[in-house]
Amino acid sequence: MTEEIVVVPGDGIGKEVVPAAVSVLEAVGDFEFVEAEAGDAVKEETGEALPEETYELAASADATLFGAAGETAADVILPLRTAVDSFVNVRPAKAYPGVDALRPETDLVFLRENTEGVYSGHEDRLSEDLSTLTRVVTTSASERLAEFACDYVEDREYDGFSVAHKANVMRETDGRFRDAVVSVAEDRGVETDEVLMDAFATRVCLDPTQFDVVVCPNLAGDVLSDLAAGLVGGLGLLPSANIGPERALFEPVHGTAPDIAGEGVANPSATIVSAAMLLEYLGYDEEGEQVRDAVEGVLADGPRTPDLGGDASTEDVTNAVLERLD
Ligand code: GGG
Repeated sequence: MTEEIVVVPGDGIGKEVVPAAVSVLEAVGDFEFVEAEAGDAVKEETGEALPEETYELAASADATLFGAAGETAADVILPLRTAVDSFVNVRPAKAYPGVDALRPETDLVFLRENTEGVYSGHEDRLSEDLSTLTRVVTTSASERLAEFACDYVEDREYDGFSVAHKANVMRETDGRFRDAVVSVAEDRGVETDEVLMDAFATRVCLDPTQFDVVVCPNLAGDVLSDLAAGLVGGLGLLPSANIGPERALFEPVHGTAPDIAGEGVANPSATIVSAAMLLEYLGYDEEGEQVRDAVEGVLADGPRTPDLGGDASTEDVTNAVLERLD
């Protein structure tokens, strides 16, 4: 059976890094690619940032590869994650040999709650002076994330996981999240340690080896994984997987990077490693590993894009990855 992969480049550098990752997927497998539109440009043309057709395609494909969305991020990424019923965003943040990193010893995985918190979409403008945001936290979503986290650490033989939260201030919402996650882990016999998310931000910069797998509420996971990107050499290196019960959506952690969009110099590594995660999700473990090894080899020996101190183009880096796959 040929798996169907929906490809949504989105805006900005999404249009450059997603074709790079597709060429890598084409080199290692036989997939049916269906391209779909979403983002700022399509909103300008049609009034809609996420056309119904794109949503339906993502909701029925085996996997989706997404690039980036800018101003319309909330109208694109959040519904696309809903389309695949994704309850967890897996964000590995590791330093690569040969890449200049603030903390070369970093090797973390963030498991971010993906449906709730302050990203659940309940914002209101009540008057000229007043806007509000309703934060949603349910025990069921927190438990579902915790079950995934327990499976994740057991499968990969980690000692346990850390739970980052701010339950000393947001007692009801983060308190519910923390209690639900810790309780599932206790029932499963998985060790956890708790860390206040602001303290985590400091501690991870000082010594990232204190942490391995970090389970976080939605916004905290978004912010803290970007912080970790700063420790390993930048956002061009962080892949992610939005996992649902039956399908999944893969995307680089970075956004549209309007400052370099269109110049052909975006680092495709994050998206190509997201494609490796996609391969592994579909059961192509060997091909996923080959792609990871090829990216690691290129990061170590070059060529490198300007964000990593080089002067290579997206195409140069992609070709170097493809050569290593031959
Ligand atoms: N590649 C995904 C992207 O466009 N990221 C920018 C962004 O605003 N992300 C928010 C989020 O991941 O929730």
